[in-house]
Amino acid sequence: MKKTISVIGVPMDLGQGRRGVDMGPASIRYAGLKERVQRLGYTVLDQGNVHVPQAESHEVENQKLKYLPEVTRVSEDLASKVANVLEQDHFPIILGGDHSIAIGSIAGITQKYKKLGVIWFDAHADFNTENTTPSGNIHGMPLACCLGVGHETLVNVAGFAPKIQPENVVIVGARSVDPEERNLLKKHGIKVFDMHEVDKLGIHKVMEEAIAVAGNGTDGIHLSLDLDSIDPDMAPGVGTPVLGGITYREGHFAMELLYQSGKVVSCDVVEVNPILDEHNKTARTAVDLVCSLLGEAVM
Ligand code: EXY
Ligand code: MN
Ligand code: MN
Ligand code: MN
Repeated sequence: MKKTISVIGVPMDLGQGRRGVDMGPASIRYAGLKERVQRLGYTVLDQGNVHVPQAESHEVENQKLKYLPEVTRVSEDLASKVANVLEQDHFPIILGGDHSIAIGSIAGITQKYKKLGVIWFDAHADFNTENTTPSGNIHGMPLACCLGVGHETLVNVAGFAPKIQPENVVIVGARSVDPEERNLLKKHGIKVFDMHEVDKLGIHKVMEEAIAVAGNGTDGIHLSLDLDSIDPDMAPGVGTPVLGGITYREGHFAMELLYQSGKVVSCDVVEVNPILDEHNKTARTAVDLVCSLLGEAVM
């Protein structure tokens, strides 16, 4: 019997400055997520969306942590929803929304998987804090928060910290990291396979090592898939595109290797912004990648 999959949407746009990423869950659903995954033999339950307040109804109080109270509230709510579907032994797919939603998703997942490995697919490192951020946007901070680095309300979502350990975290696809963020990554000993490493070693070796790090002594791996990890040519609809990303085939091969590892327990699909997209191409790429993660292309 294949696992039941629970889809949870988080129309979050408060973690960054561009409008439209709150329509990410709708665009990914519209691209046929449920139907495609059902065709692979899974039962798919759509749990609907977590409520996200409207940006226009709230003031930014802290320029270094924009919409902190609102992002915190959504994170708490998402963490409980994710923990709840995991209690029923489902595989959660959490649809963003901007990447700040990973604070809540990982807070939920680590209530069941106490020793969780994380593979963070991203053009960025998302390892800023309120002291290093160039933008004040919380979507540049979630990975640090999960490691207990950053503002205490974000770090302590769901009432405990840290959620994950640096020795079980890997970033893949990075090519835009801020100088102070780089220092923080070094200080905390985070393994980063940037695009230079992907070019040099090839995606096969990178993923073997990534799975080894995230899988070493852990009871599952969470994939946090930021669509800006993929080259803008296949994923143009993102708020912070960066040239020179993971190609279509590299992305799929990586997902296939994750499927074959048998270790992935959950995933986030984030930063899809249909307003910036070309005919929903990025959402379609996202659905294709999720299907590969769930075994579509492996005989
Ligand atoms: N490092 C930049 C910042 O912190 O503002 C850009 C972050 C973009 C984060 C995107 C979602 O991965
Ligand atoms: Mn909104
Ligand atoms: Mn990100
Ligand atoms: Mn990114």
